[in-house]
Amino acid sequence: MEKIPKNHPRYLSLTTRAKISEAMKKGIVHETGLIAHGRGEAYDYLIGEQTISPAEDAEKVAAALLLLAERPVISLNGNVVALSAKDCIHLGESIPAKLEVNLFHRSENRIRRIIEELEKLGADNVLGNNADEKIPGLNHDRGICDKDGIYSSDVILVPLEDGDRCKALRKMGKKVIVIDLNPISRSSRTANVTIVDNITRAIPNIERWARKLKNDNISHLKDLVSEWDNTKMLKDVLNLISKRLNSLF
Ligand code: PTJ
Repeated sequence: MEKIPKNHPRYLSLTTRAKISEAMKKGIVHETGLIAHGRGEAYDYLIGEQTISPAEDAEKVAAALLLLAERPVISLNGNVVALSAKDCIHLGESIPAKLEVNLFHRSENRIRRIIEELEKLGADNVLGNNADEKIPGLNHDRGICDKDGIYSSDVILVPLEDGDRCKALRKMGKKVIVIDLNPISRSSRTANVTIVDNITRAIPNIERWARKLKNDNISHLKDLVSEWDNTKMLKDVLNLISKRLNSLF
């Protein structure tokens, strides 16, 4: 990886870019993943590259929803694995939730490379290779999924998702948690719980909440979920961004 001086003011951003770029060279990230990353960076700027309070609240509710689930699944794509593979493995272990590789730009080669990468980092039983079902209403490869994973899940965490799949998953009756720095994307507006935060901060935050909530009684977790108003939270995010921008000059 190219050497970035530690005292560079944009060190974190530059090293993250380098990770995405390296993962593209390894065939993990699709070339358009670089564009998606750039869009994410722009929105991260708007929220000050930090976890804002509506995101922290969403991370708590996401943890509660995952803990309440009977068949929780974490869906992984190229960008997610490039940036947060270890964090997703740890989250999967602590819920516990299955991991499934589900790609927008699907190719057997990428699926294999991504699963190999996850296994190298300690994951086992990663689904996605022998996908034998289809998400109804998605007549594209991104609908291909595993019968024992995404297809039969009741709660699914889909970071950096596309709007159509999110909508189709909701149509199947699943509770969908999205991580997306863009608060006005279709996925953000379609999900049950939207986390407007960088995946690199969001996954460890969900895990921290999961550890805190794990021994709480079920009725408390159910209250957290039933009281959640996703539309209000998205409006709060937009207000926060606009206040923040107005206060800059
Ligand atoms: O690996 P594949 O083939 O499944 O493809 C993955 C990408 C991400 C290329 C594909 O799903 C795609 O094109 O996604 P979109 O439609 O560009 O949506 C990605 C969303 O994630 C955008 O709204 C970005 O703002 C957001 N995003 C990008 N980077 C991050 C992010 N959100 C949170 N954390 C990030 N680091």
